Amino acid sequence: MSSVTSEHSGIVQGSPDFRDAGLVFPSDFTFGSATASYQVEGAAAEDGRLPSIWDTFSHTPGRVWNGDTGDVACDHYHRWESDLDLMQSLGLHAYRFSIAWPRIVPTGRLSDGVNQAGIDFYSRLVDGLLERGIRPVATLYHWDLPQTLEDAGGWPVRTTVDAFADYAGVVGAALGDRIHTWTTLNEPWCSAYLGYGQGGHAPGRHEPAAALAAVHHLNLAHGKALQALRATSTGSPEYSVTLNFHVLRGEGDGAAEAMRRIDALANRAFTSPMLRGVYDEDLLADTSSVTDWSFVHDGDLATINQPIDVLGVNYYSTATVRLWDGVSPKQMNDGHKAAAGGTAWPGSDRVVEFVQQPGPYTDMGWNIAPEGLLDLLRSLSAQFPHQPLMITENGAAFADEVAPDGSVRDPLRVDYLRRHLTAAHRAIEEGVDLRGYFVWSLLDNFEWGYGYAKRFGIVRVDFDTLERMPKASAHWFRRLAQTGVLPA
Ligand code: IFM
Repeated sequence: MSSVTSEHSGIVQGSPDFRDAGLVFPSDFTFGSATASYQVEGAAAEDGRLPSIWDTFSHTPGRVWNGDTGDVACDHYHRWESDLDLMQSLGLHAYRFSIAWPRIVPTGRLSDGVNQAGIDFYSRLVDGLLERGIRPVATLYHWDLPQTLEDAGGWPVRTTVDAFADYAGVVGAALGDRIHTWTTLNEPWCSAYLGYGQGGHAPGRHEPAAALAAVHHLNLAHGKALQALRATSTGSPEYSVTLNFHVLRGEGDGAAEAMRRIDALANRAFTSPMLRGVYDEDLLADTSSVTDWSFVHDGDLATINQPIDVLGVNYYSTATVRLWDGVSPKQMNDGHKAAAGGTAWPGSDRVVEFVQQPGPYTDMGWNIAPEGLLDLLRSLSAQFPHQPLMITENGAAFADEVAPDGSVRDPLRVDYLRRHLTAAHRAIEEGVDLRGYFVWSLLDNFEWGYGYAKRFGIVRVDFDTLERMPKASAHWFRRLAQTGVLPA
């Protein structure tokens, strides 16, 4: 990714605003929407579910905005049928959801038992999707690690990997006859670096060496889960993983070095083992003062390097880096609210700074840069020419305008989606093997450290009444999904 900067952004100057309409997507292109278990389900203590690290974190004062928790969230656990009807009314081809590990294996340890009520919930959900003609795309881990496993060390310890493989075998056997796409992990970058290094995400630890051990164990968990899913799924699902790529711009004399370092930590720490079966030498060198990587055992890289059918790509904005002079106040505009004392960049935290980027911005303060998505798709296609790609998340938080009749206008979100879909279409025209696009998110939901303050949904949720109201963007997306033509 370090090469993805100025020379590529030059290519997009022919259409700087990315505001095309009328573009026609391939007839088999998938249009879907995405959510995640802790962000929408609620019912946190029901039917045998035990706490995850996000229950503990959100109930710890000062961790989440306004003291918000996922106890109720969108109450999707009870409203799943009407939510599926809503998806059907929006013409969605596929629904990307995640399975809550602590609903299936509540303590994370198979020896403590599997929770049939949890399996039944997802089984009903999958059947309900199929009855409505919507393809189920299931993620095994979107950040809700059973608290019992964190108490035993969490992702920095190797036993968590085996527990994850056991859980994967259970869901593979229960649902693998009907799932369309299995995704092992969502954004392991966040789980490892924000959870164990920077501390803004659960479990909120500030341990740089533990963050790098977590990187490796998440990679290994991905490989072992693929093996377990393949061994137990009796249908013919596709297999994938979803990564949140950092699309980097550089500033100053040391721009290339700053980009190389962050690319190694953020992108290649996952793509190189998963898709090439190696950890890159520069990553090991950059982090050598933090860890000796002795947690990588013989055979691990071969286990991680399993074939996948599709690579999930999450993209929201770009990041601009430069070498820090060590004297000026350090800038850390990396898009993530840090807990004091933590770093998401082990080995490079005293070397690289993240500078403020030009706007416009979403409500998250993230810059809007559709050309970054095009750069990313081009770059991945060049690096991994035989790997089909799927945009598994893209979207934006904006404040809604609610009219007196209850209808919701969100023109900024429509504009954001149109520009990014234009970039996606451009990539397809250039020959990138892009199979689909999932908007984040179906519903306004629990936005992690920001609680319910940030609204990403194409459907508004009134968090007092839990009523759903499709926004203008949902109607716009319906036209796209139904026709395959980018609406004005
Ligand atoms: O809400 C998150 C999601 O859980 C993971 N990807 C980014 C989204 C927006 O921050």
